[in-house]
Amino acid sequence: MLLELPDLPYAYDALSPYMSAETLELHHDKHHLAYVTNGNALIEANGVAGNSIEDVMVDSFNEGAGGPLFNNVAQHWNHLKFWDWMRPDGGGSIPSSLEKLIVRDFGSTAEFEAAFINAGVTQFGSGWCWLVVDKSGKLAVCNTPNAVNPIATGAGSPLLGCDVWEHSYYVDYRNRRPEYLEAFIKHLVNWERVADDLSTILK
Ligand code: MN3
Repeated sequence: MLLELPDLPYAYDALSPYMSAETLELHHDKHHLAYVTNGNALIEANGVAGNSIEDVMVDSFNEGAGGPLFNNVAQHWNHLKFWDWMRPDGGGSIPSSLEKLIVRDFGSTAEFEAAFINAGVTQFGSGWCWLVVDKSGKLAVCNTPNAVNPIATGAGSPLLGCDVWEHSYYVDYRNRRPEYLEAFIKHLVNWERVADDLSTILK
C-alpha cells in the first residue's frame, strides 16, 4: 500500500510549551511529508505497492538496513506512532494495568523513566528510544539508530517510542536532549494509548 500523511491528532500548538508549534509544523509538515513522498516513489520503483507497510519495512530491513526504501517507510511508520504516543496534558499517572508490569520489570516507574531517558541520551546521533514487549513477554527499553525500529530488528513489539533526531527537539531544547526526553515522559506521553496497545499485544 502507498503511504499517506495523516493530520496530527491535535492542534500544532497543543503540546506547547513542551513541544512547540514551530517544531510540529517542521517535523510533521516537512520531515514526515518527505518520508511519505520519497517512500511512495521508492515503493513504486521497487514494485511493492501490494504489500503492507510492515512487510515492506521488515523485508527491506532484511535486505540491508539503511537502504532508502527501508529508511523512508520505517520513518513513516515511526512517525505515525510517535504522533499518537503524545497528547496535550500528557504524562501523569500510568494506568494500573501498565504500571504493574513496569514495576514488575523495572522495579519502579522512576527506574523505568530513568532507563528510557538513558536509552535516548545514549543513542549516538540520530535515532529512537523505545519501550517494548520483548519475545518473553517482559517490558524492556532499547534504542535504535536512524530509522531502525524494534519491529524491523525483531527486538519486540513497540509500546512507546521517542524520536531523538535533532529535528524533534533542537528548536525547543537546542542541544539539551535529556531535558527533551524528561519533558516527553513527564508531560507528553499518552499513557492510555500505551496501555491500550499493551492489552492488544498481550491478548
Ligand atoms: Mn522525526
